[in-house]
Amino acid sequence: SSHSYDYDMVVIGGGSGGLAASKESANLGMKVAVCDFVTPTPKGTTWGLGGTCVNVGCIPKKLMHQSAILGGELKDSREYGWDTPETVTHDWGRMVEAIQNHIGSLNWGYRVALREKKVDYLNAYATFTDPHTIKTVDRRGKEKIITSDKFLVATGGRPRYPDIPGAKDHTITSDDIFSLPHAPGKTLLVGASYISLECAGFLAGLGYDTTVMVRSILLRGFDQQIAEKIGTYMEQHGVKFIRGAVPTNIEKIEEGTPGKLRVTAKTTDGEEVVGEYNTVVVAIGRDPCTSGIGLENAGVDLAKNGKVVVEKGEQSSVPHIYAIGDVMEGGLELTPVAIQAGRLLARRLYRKDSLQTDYVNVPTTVFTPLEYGCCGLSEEAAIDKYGEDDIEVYHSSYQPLEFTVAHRPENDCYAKLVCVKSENEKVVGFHILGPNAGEITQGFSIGLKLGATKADFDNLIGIHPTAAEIFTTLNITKRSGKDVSAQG
Ligand code: FAD
Ligand code: NA7
Repeated sequence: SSHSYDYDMVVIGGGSGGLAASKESANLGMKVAVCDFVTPTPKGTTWGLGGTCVNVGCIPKKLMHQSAILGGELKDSREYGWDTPETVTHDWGRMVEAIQNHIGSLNWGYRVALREKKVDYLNAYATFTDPHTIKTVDRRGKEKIITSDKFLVATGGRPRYPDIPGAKDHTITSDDIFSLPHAPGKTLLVGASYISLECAGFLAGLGYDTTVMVRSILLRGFDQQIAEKIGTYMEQHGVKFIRGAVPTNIEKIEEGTPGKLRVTAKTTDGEEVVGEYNTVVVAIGRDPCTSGIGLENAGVDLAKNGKVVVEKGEQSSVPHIYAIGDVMEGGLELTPVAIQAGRLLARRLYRKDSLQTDYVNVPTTVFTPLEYGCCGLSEEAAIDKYGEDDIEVYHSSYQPLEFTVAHRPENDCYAKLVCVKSENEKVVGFHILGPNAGEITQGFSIGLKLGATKADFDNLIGIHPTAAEIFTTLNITKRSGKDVSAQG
């Protein structure tokens, strides 16, 4: 295209969404630049190209979850004939090094991919100065002015700190934990988001004394019956919960690594709770990275929560400025969603495709010690939408075969389908709590997308012996009140 701008497309943010969009736009012949700059955390932690998922999100958390899972399987292994020692030890530093090495190779791979696709990579912080111009500032303070026909804001989000004394000085967040050079020791996690519970799960699994401080409910937005089951399981596996409390003050009472912190908290009945921990991780939500980047100079409308308001097609209030991923209002904060949105946006802009990103029935998994996979509506959201009388819930506890010989408890794992009676029992909610839930949920989610009914699930032939086959034999409704304990 002929124009007077430096680029056809400048992408701000080299994370999941931004990289996908920049590579696809370049594939389609556009002149593209991507700016990615990581502002260090209050502790000074920083990282390479690739954004949240690769550096301080999905990837390191799944690997730490795996490290914890292996500890459990080492115990099982004795029941399976292995002479695994009764006491095995875990080396935090070695795990962090191995995981960070993997991340380093991913960072490198992204740089190479951008170079191969002829996308200009600017390791610099971008700020809008007018609707077609940004200023970039690199680590050494070097400035550059860049103009572009179109912009994509894909700046993601960062952890929020509570507004209490000591928070920024003494606590860490998910931005620090995955590269923490020393073992965390006795740890308090504040918040009951999936990020908090996942971190608590792997820390407890690795052998650390772990406490979660919950303000109200677990996993707001997720199916609450399953959220409670996750909490119960974690409690039975060593995670302590302080319910109905928020921290009010955090002070350092012992220097050193990790040192010691005193946390004062207040419960909803006004009581004061004091505890001492080596590490405090706050995971109370994330703020979109939309402040201080000059969006007001470009005239882009933001929602009250700071996210970019978009119309259909991820278009902001300024037609040539788009937003995807975690900064987009009304989206889902998930890596594959950001990637899909970036790729499809580029194809609509530069290949005249019409396919829009579908934000409905997106499957996801919470990687707590027992994993929770879901797709579609929670039971409460389904009841809200269709009314209690029109919802039939089929459910069962189950025990994966692998748990039997290992003598693990029988009724921890759970499966349920939420169906709409008036629509031929169409399945609108799929839920599974158990090992490998993500692997199971991914496949079934296409069934939900295609409108599968309960009869379709009943008619499906299982794969034996698997956990997933439970979905082909669900015959107890929740309404019946019948016992759903696993029957061997
Ligand atoms: P990001 O990946 O956050 O990328 C934004 C980039 O822009 C960053 O590199 C940032 O430094 C940069 N940037 C910001 N402002 C500027 C600026 N002005 N100039 C230049 N660069 C800038 N999702 C899943 O699907 N599965 C999971 O299991 C999962 N686990 C997670 C675990 C944790 C602990 C966290 C925190 C998140 C997890 N997520 C998970 C969510 C997932 O990481 C995000 O949804 C995804 O990374 C969003 O991608 P994005 O492109 O919107 O932004
Ligand atoms: P969420 O989902 O926004 O959850 C934040 C959690 O932190 C939640 O449990 C909150 O409790 C809790 N919270 C919030 N503020 C405080 C304070 N001040 N003190 C103590 N606890 C607090 O978190 P994420 O950002 O991790 O997840 C983002 C999205 O990713 C999420 O929406 C999912 O769709 C995927 P509350 O329930 O409000 O009482």
